[in-house]
Amino acid sequence: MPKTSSFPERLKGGKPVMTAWCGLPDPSAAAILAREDFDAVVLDTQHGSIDLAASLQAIPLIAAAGKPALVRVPVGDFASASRYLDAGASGIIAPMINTVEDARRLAAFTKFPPVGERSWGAYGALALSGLEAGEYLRVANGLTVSFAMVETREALAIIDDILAVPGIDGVFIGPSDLSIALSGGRSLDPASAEVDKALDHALARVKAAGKVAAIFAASGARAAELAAKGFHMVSIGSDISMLRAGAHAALAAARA
Ligand code: 3PY
Ligand code: MG
Repeated sequence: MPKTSSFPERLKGGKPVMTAWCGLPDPSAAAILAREDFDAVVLDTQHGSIDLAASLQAIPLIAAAGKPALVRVPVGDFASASRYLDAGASGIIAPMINTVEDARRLAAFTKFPPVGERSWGAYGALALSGLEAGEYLRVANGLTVSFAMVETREALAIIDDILAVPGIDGVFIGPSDLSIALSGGRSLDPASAEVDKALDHALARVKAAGKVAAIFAASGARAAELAAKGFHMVSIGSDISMLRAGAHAALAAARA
């Protein structure tokens, strides 16, 4: 959590934010990727094997590289979302937000009153931000982002209602689950024409609401396409895929 600049403001600053996407269990993997030229680092505790304790350790390591940390929580795990914010995470990505009630619960656990019901205990965030407790309480809701993941037909159908929930700062599209949902379970194709059409619609609705649009990209090339479409934040995944790509390239060169 950088001391002076607000991550939400930076997201709307015009230049797409490119994040790393980390699921490896040791916090040093995220700390090392934070030293690369990413703008921020996402810890994926939904599908990654990084757990709560390792993520709580990774947050100050990422901050030490001057980068904001975001955490994707497991489905419905809003209590952990509060803990990651307490530790100094700059944002929460909550998967499978399919109802307005899901979105309200996410906001309740991630925003202080009067917007939500976040409970006090932001000890790591105080240390990382350098803010005094009362000042942190005053500005915290605007210092962190709460992303509702839209990755089902149900969520797409009510995207305006999700965006209208106070405390929801933006939408994070999960194109893989969306492709499974749109194809009725027949295919996994996060860059299909059907998904692209849904992305254009979602992006237009997020922009109309004046909120933040974020998305996952499986490769750097896809991240460039999505940034060109107008997404404010694109997560390039993942640490494992980058490790494997590096291994493939090295072995191919060695055996050429
Ligand atoms: C999806 O594409 O479904 C995601 O959740 C991003 O990894
Ligand atoms: Mg998903």
